[in-house]
Amino acid sequence: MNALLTPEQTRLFRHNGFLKLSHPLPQETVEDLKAAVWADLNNEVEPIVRSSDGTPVRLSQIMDRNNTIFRQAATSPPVLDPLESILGPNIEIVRNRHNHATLNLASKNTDRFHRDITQWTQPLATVIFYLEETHLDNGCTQLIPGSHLLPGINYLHNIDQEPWVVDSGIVHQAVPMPMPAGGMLLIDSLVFHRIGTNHTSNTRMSMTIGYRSVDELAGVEDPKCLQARGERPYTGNDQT
Ligand SMILES: O=C(O)CCC(=O)C(=O)O
Repeated sequence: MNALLTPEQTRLFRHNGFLKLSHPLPQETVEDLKAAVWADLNNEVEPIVRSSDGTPVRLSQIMDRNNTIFRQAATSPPVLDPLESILGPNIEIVRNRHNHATLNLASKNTDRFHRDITQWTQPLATVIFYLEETHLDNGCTQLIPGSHLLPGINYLHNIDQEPWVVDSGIVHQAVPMPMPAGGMLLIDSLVFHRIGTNHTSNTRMSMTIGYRSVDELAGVEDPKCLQARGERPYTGNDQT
């Protein structure tokens, strides 16, 4: 399987701020991931985020769990091959943004439009792995194409309540992203996006991971990062 992106797909990603990856995760992997999420929730393997009534809604720190299936899926060719077209050969996962699996239960969704990073000079590529089919009824992701090119804002959440965003009328340009189970959505972390509202009584399980290119000027290795592919070259010119 060659899951590299074509130049046209790369261009659309840069232009629109999102891309539906062409090759889904194998169905067996999806089933194994779902089983792993339920096992850790049922066995109360912390850290788990719970709603105010104690219902588990999110499994945190999935890259750091004893069950390595999450890491294996997040570093598998169907996701890293297309990412390599965007990020180059040296790719790392950030452990301290996302790194979670979410149930997206019906009444628990209070999500509003947000970004995943504040500044375009600190780029991050987010991949949302859908472990169950998602559509309008169960709250598929919504995003505003092109919004990654709008100005930097010094916070991430509730962007759609910001007066200049309200006045701009762009929230009405949000589009829903129905995806099959195993489908993966790559987004520029600056694109305005949100989880839709789940109107069903079922879960709409997904996993979210942030990726970036290895920083060739970083003087120290960041313990919050996990090497996913390639190496950590240092090309600073302070050594010559
Ligand atoms: O699952 C989604 O629709 C969006 C996920 C997301 O924004 C997040 O995990 O921060």
